Amino acid sequence: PKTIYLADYTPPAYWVDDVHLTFRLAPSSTRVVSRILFRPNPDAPGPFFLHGEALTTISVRIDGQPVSPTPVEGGIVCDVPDRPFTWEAEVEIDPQANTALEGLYLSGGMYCTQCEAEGFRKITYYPDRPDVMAPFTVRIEGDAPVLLSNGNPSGSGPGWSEWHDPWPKPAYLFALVAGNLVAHRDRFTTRSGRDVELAIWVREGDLHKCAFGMDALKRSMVWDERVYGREYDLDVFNIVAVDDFNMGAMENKGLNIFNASAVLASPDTATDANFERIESIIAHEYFHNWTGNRITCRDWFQLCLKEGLTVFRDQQFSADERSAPVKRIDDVLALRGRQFREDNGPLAHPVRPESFVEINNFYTATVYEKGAELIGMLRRLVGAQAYDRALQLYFERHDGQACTIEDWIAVFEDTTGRDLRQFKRWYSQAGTPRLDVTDSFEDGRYTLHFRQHTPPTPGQPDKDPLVIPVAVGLLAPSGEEVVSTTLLEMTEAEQSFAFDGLSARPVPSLLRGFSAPVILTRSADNAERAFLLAHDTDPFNRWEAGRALAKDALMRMVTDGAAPDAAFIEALGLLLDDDSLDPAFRALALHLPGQDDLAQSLFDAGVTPDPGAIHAACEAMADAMAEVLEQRLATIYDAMQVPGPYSPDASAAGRRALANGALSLLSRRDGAARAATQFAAADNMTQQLAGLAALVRRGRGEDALAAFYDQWRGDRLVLDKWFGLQPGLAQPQDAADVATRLTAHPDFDWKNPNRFRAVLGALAANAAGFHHPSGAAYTLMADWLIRLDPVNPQTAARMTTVFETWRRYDADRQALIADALERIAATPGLSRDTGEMVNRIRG
Ligand code: B3K
Ligand code: ZN
Repeated sequence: PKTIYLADYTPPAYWVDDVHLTFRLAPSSTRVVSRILFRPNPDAPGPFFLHGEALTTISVRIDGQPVSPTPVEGGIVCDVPDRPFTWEAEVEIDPQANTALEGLYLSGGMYCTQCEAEGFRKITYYPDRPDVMAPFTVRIEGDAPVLLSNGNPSGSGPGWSEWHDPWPKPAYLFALVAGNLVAHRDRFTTRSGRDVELAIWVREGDLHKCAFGMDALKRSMVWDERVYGREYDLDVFNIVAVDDFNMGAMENKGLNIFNASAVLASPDTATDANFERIESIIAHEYFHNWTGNRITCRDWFQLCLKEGLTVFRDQQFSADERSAPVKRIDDVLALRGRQFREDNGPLAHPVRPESFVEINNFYTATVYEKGAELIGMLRRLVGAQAYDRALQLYFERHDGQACTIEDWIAVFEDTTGRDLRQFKRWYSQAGTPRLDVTDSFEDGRYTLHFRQHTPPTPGQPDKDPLVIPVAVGLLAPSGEEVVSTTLLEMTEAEQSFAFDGLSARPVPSLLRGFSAPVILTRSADNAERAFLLAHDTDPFNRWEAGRALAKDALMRMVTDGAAPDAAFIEALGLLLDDDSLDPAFRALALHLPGQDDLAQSLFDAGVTPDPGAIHAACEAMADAMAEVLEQRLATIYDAMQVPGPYSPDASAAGRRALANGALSLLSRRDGAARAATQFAAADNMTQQLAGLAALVRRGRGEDALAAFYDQWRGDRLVLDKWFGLQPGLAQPQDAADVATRLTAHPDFDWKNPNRFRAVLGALAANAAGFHHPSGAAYTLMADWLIRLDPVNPQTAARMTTVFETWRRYDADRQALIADALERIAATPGLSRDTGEMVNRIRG
């Protein structure tokens, strides 16, 4: 397989001025007729090459004359005139046979498309690269009642419809949907008076699950006008829910296509977490209309240009709509859980990668979540107002263009006059920087000494110093803040910062708000952490202090056989009782660090992690917490019940999160009696699922699982929860068996990515179960990846990341995982997607 390099970029040899497509839909023999106006690019003369994959050519004409293009690797070449010309091609494709869910495919009888990154070439011959932008007109002929494409509707009749999208776009934003759908409709008037018809298209039975998504869409539209000055630019905005989808959703111009799980929600079928995720994905895809669609990427190496920025924007939106501190903690948890894990293993790559084999393998936590952190750092460094001015310049200067990270950095340099060359290293240097801190105090002067270093990553043995914005506050021994949040800009490998005029040695609150995506190492004692947990004015660092205490206590339990730390549990108790604190915040404090996170921290500390021992320590800690805090937890559980009809708002959700955190611990004391009552009485999915989870955790879930299945067997999205909960919560020695049993269940539709991920993804997320010394889970995982790969390479390739941490573990586990990886690698006909991933993981 060929490796593609950023350094090899060349502009297209031909531009496209206009695209006209006609689709004659038929399940296994859809005809696609294209009429495309090409124009030679005088700046980059070259052969005329069009991408094309799995297309049956019926006819090709240039300016009306039949021609015979020559098939080459990945497409065709053809002799063409040295002037603008019209290309007309008719091809046949087979949506029914398309199980990879890329290009045009069928999901539950409905036609739909997924073209990003390189799926359009499976629809017709085209320069399938993001720097070729053109207006599209699309005619769809078919017997489905609803026929949708991008842009505005421009005509329709029985069996056909026509769409025109005036905004030039790359082919990856093309979309088509045809099926028996109904719409949840609404309208929106933009700030400058454009009336927009909004619709969420679903199967009839899902119509009652659209209201929340629609509300989130309208709030996103208002927010983008108010905060970024961005208005919507078409007369219609359509969203379609699809059951079979490889990822969350896709921002196709004017026609967003969503995994049903990322848009459909009703109180009885969706949890608070589902509602929150839907809100952020709706916002994310909508925000792409400007950051991604109006301004797109020159090539796929620049993916973070649209993804990092759009994630940053959706995070800002959720922070504004909900609780900003809680949102920040959630985002950092996700960053550490997925991106740090990636950055510290064999799959580490820069936010802007320099090479790839299969671009779909680079829609990663590094490109998305670390990419968003880079935007946050830029904003911190230049200030909020300069950030706003830079963004306005970006929109003015680059509207309608396909851009690079250099263009992005330039708007900040031009706005602020600042030289950002060193900052740009964040885009090219992989790995999570370590920031070591020591301090000293003398004659009223307090000095912080920082040392930064980034460990080697694949292909990058040596690293240069980065610009690290470190937000710092100082607290007096009384708990009073003596220096409010100050931004230190670290640029050297080692650097000191001094604060004068202090009457006593202060306690530092470092990296407030998680001001940079680094691992801070400071040999703080637990007294200092408890002090910050009690007094810090920065909510993120307050939580972080509690987290550090918990981690330290758990690590000592694993390495020294220590007992659960009474001081930690006492500090947690005080926090739980503090009614001035947001319940959602307290709920986060109650959650112990994840077992994968603990494994990485042990590994970093030079200890080979034993997932079974980590699991046992977490269990012992939870037992101790439940015992010591039983009374307080019982009081909280009662006090946090939310009366009245269910509402997914942040405040009600926060109360439920705290109550259910308490429930989980209390179940260790009350024989899961409260959980059983809650499960039976629940009138919403959040409460029902929390009750079920607590019962299953305590080994008392059998009847409840059966009842849940009977109640929800007709609802695919709820059934995914049933499938996921069991391997996710199984005891370490049972997890592989539970998953094996579920994969034999008649409802285990493994070609559906949501269902596949529900079982296999949950198994991998159960760290002690997945890494059980028997190796049974590794074998099961490899078997299913080998089975899925020929059917759906994208989803199979993504799931291989369950093995990315293998080098942390002992020789026996490494040998078992090496066998599993070897077996996958040796599979005849393995896809380019999975092949690349497995090779990188094996290193
Ligand atoms: N841009 C899409 C992701 C496409 C993934 C292609 N394998 C969704 C998003 O980031 O909004
Ligand atoms: Zn995106």
